Amino acid sequence: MLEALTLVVPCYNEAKRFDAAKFSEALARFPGLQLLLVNDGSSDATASVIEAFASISAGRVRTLSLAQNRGKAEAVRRGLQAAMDGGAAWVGFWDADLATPLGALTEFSAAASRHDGARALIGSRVRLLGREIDRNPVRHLLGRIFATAASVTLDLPVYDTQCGAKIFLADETLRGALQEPFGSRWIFDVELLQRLDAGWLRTTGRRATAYLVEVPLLAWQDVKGSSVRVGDFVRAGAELAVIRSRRSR
Ligand SMILES: Nc1nc2c(ncn2[C@@H]2O[C@H](COP(=O)(O)OP(=O)(O)O)[C@@H](O)[C@H]2O)c(=O)[nH]1
Ligand SMILES: [Mg+2]
Repeated sequence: MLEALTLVVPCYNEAKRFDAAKFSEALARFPGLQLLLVNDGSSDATASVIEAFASISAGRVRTLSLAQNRGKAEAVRRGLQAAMDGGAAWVGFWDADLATPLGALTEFSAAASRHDGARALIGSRVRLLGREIDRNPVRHLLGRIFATAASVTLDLPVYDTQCGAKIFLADETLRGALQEPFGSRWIFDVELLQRLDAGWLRTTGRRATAYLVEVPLLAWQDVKGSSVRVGDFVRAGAELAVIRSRRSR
């Protein structure tokens, strides 16, 4: 998986948080890794920060710029499409704040080798002793409530739909799942999993349980500067209800 992977990094006003050294370190450590940094209509210096980084990356870092702020869902969708057009065998997305450290790619890759038929690998923030899952208690609790509701909505025993680190096999099912813009701004992850589940069922007769692998992270941290608020939890619940109604139709 790591031999031909392009990670899309959605960047909205990330000029201050963008840690070029950590991305460089990962590029050195994983020779098959490429990055596609998507500037989501930022109003700060994100565009020049990521372009400067791309210009010293020997072609392994590209940028894509959306003229207006469209939200993470659209930034990721456009990025994944561009990454597939670029010919990557695997594509994924990864939050710019590196809440999931890029070192976790080692675990993703190990999980892909263990599960021969894996077509999607998603990070899972399971808080266990001996791991460093450092999440603020309120967000942890709201997150667990949301995750349970998302699992019921999808009718899949998935533990964590919302981790900002996910990798997919770049195939026609993924392309189909990315064709239409997402309806939700914050929980597009749930929509994407629903679309893939439906796509796999249609083309292979098997549901996501056959293809989706959750990768329990060794480390994850809430990075300061997030713009997600408690009100978004309520909005996310409403968006989930819409996704659910679509499934029962
Ligand atoms: N907040 C926000 N993030 C965006 C947007 N577009 C892309 N992103 C990116 O989405 C990722 C997650 O954002 P963050 O604020 O850390 O959210 P959180 O960690 O889920 O609370 C980051 O890589 C952002 O740069 C947007 O319109 N708003
Ligand atoms: Mg974050």
